[in-house]
Amino acid sequence: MKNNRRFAACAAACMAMLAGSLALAATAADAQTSNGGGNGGTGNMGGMSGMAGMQSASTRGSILDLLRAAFATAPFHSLDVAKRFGGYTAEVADLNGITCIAQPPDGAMGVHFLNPGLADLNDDPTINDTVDASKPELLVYEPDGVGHFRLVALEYLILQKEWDANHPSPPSLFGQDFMLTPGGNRFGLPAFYSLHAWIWKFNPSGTFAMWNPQVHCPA
Ligand SMILES: [Cu+2]
Repeated sequence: MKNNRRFAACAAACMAMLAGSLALAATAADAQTSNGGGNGGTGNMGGMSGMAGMQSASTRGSILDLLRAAFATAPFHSLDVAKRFGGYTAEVADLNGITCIAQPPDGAMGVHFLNPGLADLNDDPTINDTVDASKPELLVYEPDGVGHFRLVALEYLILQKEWDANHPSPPSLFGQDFMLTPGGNRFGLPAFYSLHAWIWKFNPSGTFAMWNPQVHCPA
């Protein structure tokens, strides 16, 4: 009975992920077609065959990112495992001490657990600041109000000054550019880039939207 339920949950998540991949593939292809396929690459990509090659490479990269993210975080459906073996030890609170992050009427994110070894928030020279689909800086869980947490999303985060010091354009994963949150935000962080990936719970606002209207924070 328990196993059946687990299997059903996994099957639902995998189907959602596959649907997300397909939607993403279509989006990536659309974007490439509409902007002429240009991210300012230096190679000679002229002609129809070059365009087709870029589209499939971009789409393949997005789906590979999704698969890597899903494989890496599947064990973390258990928050206990994520804390003890994944390093996601720091429960995030905003400046008002709120941990379940919501923004009505857009929706909510849920409760974030940060891996302090992946996110350099204090100019720590020992942390290699980068973005990697298989290493989200944060895991996002939806609380049910009676002590259970369900893994719903991954969040990738890097401070703007860290990223911009070495890169001419914003970070991207899954073929999606990160969003910029300016300083003076509710977390008291300097300006940061972030990207949410709702790979473990369907988000009607989009797989990479910041808020999910189907996630609720207990009152
Ligand atoms: Cu978040």
